[in-house]
Amino acid sequence: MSAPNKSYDPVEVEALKPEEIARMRDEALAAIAAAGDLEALREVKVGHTGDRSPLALANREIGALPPHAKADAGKRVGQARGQVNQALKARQEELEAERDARVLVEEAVDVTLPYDRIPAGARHPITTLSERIEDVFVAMGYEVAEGPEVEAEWFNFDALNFPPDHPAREMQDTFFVRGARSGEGDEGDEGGGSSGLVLRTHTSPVQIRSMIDREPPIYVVCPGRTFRTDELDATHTPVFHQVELLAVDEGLTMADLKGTLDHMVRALFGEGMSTRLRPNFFPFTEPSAEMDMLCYVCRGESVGNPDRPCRTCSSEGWIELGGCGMVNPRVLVACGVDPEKYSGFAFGFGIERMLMFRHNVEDMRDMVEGDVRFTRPFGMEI
Ligand code: FA5
Repeated sequence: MSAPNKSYDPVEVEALKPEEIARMRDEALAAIAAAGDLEALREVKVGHTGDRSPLALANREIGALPPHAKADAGKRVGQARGQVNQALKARQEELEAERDARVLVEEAVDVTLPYDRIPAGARHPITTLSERIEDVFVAMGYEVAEGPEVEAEWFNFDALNFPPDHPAREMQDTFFVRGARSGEGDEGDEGGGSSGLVLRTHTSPVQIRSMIDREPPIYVVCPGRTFRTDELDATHTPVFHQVELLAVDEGLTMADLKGTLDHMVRALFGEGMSTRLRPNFFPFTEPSAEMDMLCYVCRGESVGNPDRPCRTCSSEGWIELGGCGMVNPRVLVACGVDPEKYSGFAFGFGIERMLMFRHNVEDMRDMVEGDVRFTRPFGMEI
């Protein structure tokens, strides 16, 4: 910095000459205009307005001027610095706006684009579980048999030894198919013409078709869709699935049925599983039983053990699975099978119900509503 000098003329001080100040200012303004981005502008700012910038150094020279020259030189330098600061501010705003516009374009996300053009699918767990059950029996030599969903009443009821007045035939359980009578409109006709057809209420008619179509020995597993006039709620659906099992051979007993059921629950739920039979009634089996399987979660250990409650079996130790029994000889006769020579066992259960306790599904409605968020976690298991 120069020392005070009483006879000092500001125009004689090199750094404070008007043209010198104008040059410094113009240089700064050109550098500011040339700064292509905010980083470059930051460097220009340091170089042209920082402590060591030409204008800051010139400003320091003012203090050395005589009082009468200070105002003039101060005004000149002050104006130049003001112009430079203003230009800096304007360029800063310009560059920030450019950056924001660029970021908006570069980082834009098109939310309407499909996130995955080929999303992985999932099979419905009812299908998967049904196939798993079939596999267990196919491995034992059983054959998969199917029947129609619109079934003759005779197959669905009569041949299965349902008496004509059995409550299951009533409208509250069965979807009857109204018949079209020639020459008469069905419209509004509550009675309708009886077509002799129903939507099958269970898979047991496939037993009848299998016995009529085949000669013993017969070993069939029959999966399929069934229909009842039940309201859709957490534990019922009007359209559900059953798996039926039928064996007809010489010398079959309840022991064979029990051994087959035990094998099935071990194959599906793991070693150590077992079943128990409780007396029940079905017109087409005699004797008949309700079949329970050991709770596969607590294995019966929750019974009488409040420290270890089990949600799956409500601490009962057993889970009800379905109905079974020895094929009623009257059914064998209806199908042309000699009951003196052959005996048979049958078993049937609901797949939705098994899926509920096997996979902790709390509401059966989730299985029928077709929401992929339900099926996706089950994946593609085949
Ligand atoms: C029968 O349907 C017999 N045919 C089973 C059978 C076969 C017995 C062979 C003996 C020999 P049941 O009406 O109990 O039985 O139904 C069997 C299973 O179907 C029930 O345990 C239940 O799991 C399932 N089920 C019945 N109604 C519904 C429904 N509305 N929604 C979902 N599952 C149902």
